[in-house]
Parts: sequence; structure tokens; C-alpha cells
Amino acid sequence: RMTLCLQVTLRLRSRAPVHLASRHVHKLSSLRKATSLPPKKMQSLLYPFSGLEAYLDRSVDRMPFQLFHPSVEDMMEAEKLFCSSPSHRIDYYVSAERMDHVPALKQPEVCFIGRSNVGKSSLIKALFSLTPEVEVRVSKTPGHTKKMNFFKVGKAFTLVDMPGYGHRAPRDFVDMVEPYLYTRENLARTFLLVDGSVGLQKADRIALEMCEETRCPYVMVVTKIDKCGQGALLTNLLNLQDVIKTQTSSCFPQPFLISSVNYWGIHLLRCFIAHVTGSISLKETSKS
Ligand SMILES: Nc1nc2c(ncn2[C@@H]2O[C@H](COP(=O)(O)OP(=O)(O)OP(=O)(O)O)[C@@H](O)[C@H]2O)c(=O)[nH]1
Ligand SMILES: [Mg+2]
Repeated sequence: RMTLCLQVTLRLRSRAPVHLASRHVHKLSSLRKATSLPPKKMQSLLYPFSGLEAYLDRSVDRMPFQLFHPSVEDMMEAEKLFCSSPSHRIDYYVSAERMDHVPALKQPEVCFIGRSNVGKSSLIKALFSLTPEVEVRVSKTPGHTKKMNFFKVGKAFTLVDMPGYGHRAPRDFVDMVEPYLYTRENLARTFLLVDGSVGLQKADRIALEMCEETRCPYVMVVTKIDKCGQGALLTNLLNLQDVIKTQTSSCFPQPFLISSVNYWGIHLLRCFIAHVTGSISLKETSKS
């Protein structure tokens, strides 16, 4: 009966006009709704690693996975930055195909890189879900994002969606992303996305080496965690953590787990972005 209900709901949903569907704000994209969930569900939504912890052997050091563990109040502070208002406009700004088309901006910037189809644009869309009028294009077809797309978040910071590597790469990547990573002075963090179901691929290792070479601080993000089995996710996560620990020097020790479909980890990442761009100050209890 449950399955039937679900099927019916899904069918009804899929008939909804596209423009309506895309403007619909997912109920869990706002913290107020998230905090009304039962405690365990709320924990998994806000701190997705907590859902995996129980499966880990006692000998595994959990510290690296919880370095950044802000309070819900801190996340509330961060959430305000992701809501557009007349005095704090969030909007698509400009696209650039080459480094000389990249806008000169002073505010701190964060960028999202990763293989084609890993979920970069979807992640940005989920981060901006409280401002659904911001148009972020996502697609099932790999190689969809072909330019560097800049999104301004008021005067606080800029998010940059990058073309992926793997498909049509290395051209796009070498021509645009590499020079950007090497020269962008206001770049506060690079987020390197990897797919939770398949873990680090050869192309990801090349990107990782490049991030190391640029010496800019970067952070690993594990995507689509709604899609992968917990066993596969854990194996890939521990492997990733081992690589970070043994082979990197400018990578943040904590990988971020996210699902852009059901918003796991999105609130935490909003808070991290607000923090690394200097847009909020965390309360004493939050470590970073
Ligand atoms: N289940 C699930 N699917 C996702 C998630 N994030 C993205 N996807 C799907 O993955 C596909 C690719 O998403 P995009 O966000 O366009 O990927 P991208 O990294 O921007 O790809 P390029 O622009 O081609 O480099 C789309 O079909 C998305 O719906 C997620 O968290 N969970
Ligand atoms: Mg894209």
C-alpha cells in the first residue's frame, strides 16, 4: 500500500509543470523544518557522518570526520546568507570561457570542481534552494556545464560552478580551470567533488594532484550519498580519508558528505562556506 501511494504521488508529481516544480522549495532545505524532525533523522541530515559512525570499528579515529562540527545556531546564521533580500542579492552574475573573461571581484570566492556528472551544478542549486529564482542548470548528460559560472551572494562571497573533467576534458579543464586555480587571488576554497558510489577515480587523483600543486586550500566533497549503499560509501570514504591523510598537504582532513536530492549535508556545507569566506563567526563551541 505504501509503495502504491508513493507511485501515485510520484506520478502526480511528474505531471506538475516544470516551472512550478523547480520553484518548489524542498521542505528540508530550510533549517526550521529540519529541526522539527525526530532527533536521529535530524542528526543524519545535518551531520551525515553520524549515520555511518555506528558501522565503524572502534579503532577508527573519528576526529578527522568531525573537525568542523558547528552548532545548529551557527548553521542558522549561515542560512541567512543563502536567503536573498533587497539588501543582500543572490544571483547569477557572469560566465567566463577563458581566464581573461573572468570578472575582477574582491569578495572571497569558492569554486566547485570534479568529474562531469558528479553533481557540481546540483550542489550549487541545493545550496541556493532557499532562493529558487537563481537559475542553476543541471543535466543528466555529462559535460553540461561548459563555462565557469559565477554566482554572487550579496557582497559576502561568490560561488563558481566549473565545467567537469573527464568529458570533453582535458581541454575545458586545462584551458579554464587550471589557470583559474593557479592565479585566482580571492579564491578562499576549492571544493573537489567525488561520487560516493565509485570513490576516487584516476581523473580525481589527477585533479587532487593539481590542487596540491596550486597549494590553495581545498576540501573533498562526497556526492550523491542517497544513491549508494552504506557499505560502498564507507569503503570509499575510508579510502578517501587515507589518501587525504597520507598524500595531501593542503586538503582539509574532513570530507563532506552530501546529497543534493534530499539535502543531507547541505546545511553543514553552507555553514562551512560562510565560515571559510569569513562571513560568519562561529560560537566558541564549534571547532574548525
Ligand atoms: N541521486 C542523486 N543524483 C544527483 C545528485 N546530485 C546530482 N545528481 C544527478 O547527477 C546528474 C548530474 O548532475 P549535475 O549537477 O549536472 O553534474 P555536474 O557535475 O554539474 O556535471 P557537468 O556540468 O557535466 O560537469 C543529474 O542527473 C543530477 O540530477 C545527488 O545528490 N543525488
Ligand atoms: Mg554542471
